[in-house]
Amino acid sequence: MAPLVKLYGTPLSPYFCRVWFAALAKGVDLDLVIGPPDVQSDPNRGRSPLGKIPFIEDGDLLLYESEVIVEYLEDKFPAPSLLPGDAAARARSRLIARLVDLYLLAPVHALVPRIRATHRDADFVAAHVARVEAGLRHLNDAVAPAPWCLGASPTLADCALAPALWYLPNIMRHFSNADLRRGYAMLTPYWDFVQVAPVFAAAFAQMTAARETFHRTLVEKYGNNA
Ligand SMILES: N[C@@H](CCC(=O)N[C@@H](CS)C(=O)NCC(=O)O)C(=O)O
Repeated sequence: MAPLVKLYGTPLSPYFCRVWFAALAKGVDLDLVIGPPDVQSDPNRGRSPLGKIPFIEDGDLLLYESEVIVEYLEDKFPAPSLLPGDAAARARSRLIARLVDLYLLAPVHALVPRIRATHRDADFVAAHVARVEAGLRHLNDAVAPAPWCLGASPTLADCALAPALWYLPNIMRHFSNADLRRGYAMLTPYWDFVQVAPVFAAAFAQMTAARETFHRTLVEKYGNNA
């Protein structure tokens, strides 16, 4: 039997989870090489040209950038397809993944350095919280849950969107008391569906356990400011 594709990273990363979810949706076993929750101290990440996780190793191939990795898995393991349908349907799936990256996760990650900044710059924070909310509105307009975000079966759009929605409060809880996933006509019922979807349930449980473990280390370090 061919060796499994190795996936490096942490289940606290929405990009790592995108690749993991694609493998789960395809029924492909991966060898998960889970590093520390603090990506900076992951001894493996220096092997990736950008110094980031996730990356995969498949024989001689080392591949990074989650979107490219999931397209590789799609080519390598074509059935079941996570880009089903005609050209328009495939484009819609890719569009949602792109919206997640550029208009949801980008403003979320711009806020990370502000979490424990001594001077928080209220205008910057307000502008980026507004950008996150705008990203959620765009996604709400783009999805058509039935019950997966674009139809009856999961696509690469679900693999990007579901982990990103799970991840949102990990960062946004520092900037907003609200659960930003609530209140959308399409996105909220989708989140309620996907967070208990059997195919991803064990992964979500592992992600949440990792979040709780990491949070305990933050409480030890920062107390009430965790
Ligand atoms: N565009 C990349 C983003 C990957 C990324 O930003 N990963 C973060 C962890 S969530 C990372 O490795 N950060 C470490 C760093 O930037 O130094 C992808 O889709 O794979």
